[in-house]
This record gives sequence, structure tokens and C-alpha cells, in this order.
Amino acid sequence: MNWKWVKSVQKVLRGKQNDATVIILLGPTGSGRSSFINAAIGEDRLKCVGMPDNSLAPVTTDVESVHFMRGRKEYIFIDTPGLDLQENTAELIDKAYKIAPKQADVLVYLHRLSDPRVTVRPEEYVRILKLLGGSGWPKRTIVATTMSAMVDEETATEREVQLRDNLLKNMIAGGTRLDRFFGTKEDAWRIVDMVINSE
Ligand SMILES: Nc1nc2c(ncn2[C@@H]2O[C@H](COP(=O)(O)OP(=O)(O)OP(=O)(O)O)[C@@H](O)[C@H]2O)c(=O)[nH]1
Ligand SMILES: [Mg+2]
Repeated sequence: MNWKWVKSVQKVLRGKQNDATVIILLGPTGSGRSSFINAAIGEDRLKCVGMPDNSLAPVTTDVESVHFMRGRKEYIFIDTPGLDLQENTAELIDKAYKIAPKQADVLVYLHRLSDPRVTVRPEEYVRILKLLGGSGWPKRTIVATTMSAMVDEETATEREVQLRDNLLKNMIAGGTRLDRFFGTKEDAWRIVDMVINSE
């Protein structure tokens, strides 16, 4: 975890309008965080993998926030660098714990179903989810799977079962949701609203 970007997220959280809903996108590089935000706002505001070229380098290297009005309600989406890119995670998160952040309202953790392996250790993403989501983080978290179309349905389902029954078992018992994201605007809001409406 890179200390610098955790601080940037906390700055956004501290400065947020009381009635704005903050949605943080987390996950390994290339999991589709920036595409999720672009889908939700219906605009290619953030640079994504493949835009403008097919470079293999991670695209999002710093925290970026995007404000969006849905009706009269304000939403702040926060894009973050890939959680699998950083070094010294444990030490840096320990430091970050010492700053009391305002909590995020929704934490969307993306996981690619096309990946045969999980590249971020659960201890690491749980720590960052706790840090940014406060004490009620499990209920504010949704793990959304992406890129299901890149594998056959049997493989996709089997990987989701493994996530549900093994890796995410404790989080799900605490109220975290697991669902598939299909890439559209409607679907991005369905995912976000699932958490908001459960409060
Ligand atoms: N085939 C397929 N491609 C997808 C799907 N979802 C997203 N993508 C593509 O996968 C890429 C994801 O890129 P980003 O949204 O930039 O991912 P990111 O997590 O922000 O990545 P970094 O910022 O580089 O760490 C984009 O090119 C999307 O168009 C999907 O369900 N299937
Ligand atoms: Mg990105």
C-alpha cells in the first residue's frame, strides 16, 4: 500500500459534503475500477486500460475523485491505484490507522473472474477496507466480479463459489455482498444501490 494515496483518499473523505455519498473503488490493477466509474457516470472521464493504447502498464497511479449528480443527490467516486502494486503494505497501513478517517459509504472491491489466482492477500484488502470504511465496513463492502465473459460460465461460477465459501467467507458472514458486474451504467448503480439501500 502506498502511503501517499491512502492520505489522498482520507483528504477527500474529510472534505466531503455531509450529504454526498462516497464510493471507493478498490482492487488489483486491471480489475476494471476506472471502467466501473466511467460506466456509472456514463462518460469516459477516467483513463482506462486500452485507452488510448494497449500498454501493459497500470493506468491509475494516484487517487482521483469524480463528482456525479444523480437527480439531486451527490456522489463522489474515488478511483485508487491497484492494491497489488504497492510494497510495505502492512507497515504503511499501520501508519494510516493512526489518522481517524471519516468513513466511506460504499466500498466496491473488484475481482476479475478471468484470473486463476487472487493477487491481493485477504489480510491486506481487509485492512484497507477497515481503514476506509470504519467499523461498519463489512456491510458497506461489495465484492463485484468482472470479466466473467472471458471464461466459460462453469469456470466463472466455480470461482465465485470459491470466493464465497473460502476467501470471503468471514466478510460475507459479516454482511459483505458478492455480485457480478456486467459493465453497464444500470449495473454499476445496481451494485452501489445494493449497499446504500441496505443501510
Ligand atoms: N472482456 C472484458 N473486458 C472488460 C470487462 N470489464 C472491463 N473490461 C475491460 O478491461 C479493462 C479494465 O480496465 P480499467 O477499468 O482501466 O481497470 P483498472 O482496474 O482501472 O486498471 P488500472 O488503473 O490500470 O490499475 C478495460 O479495457 C475494460 O474495457 C469485462 O467484463 N469483460
Ligand atoms: Mg484505473
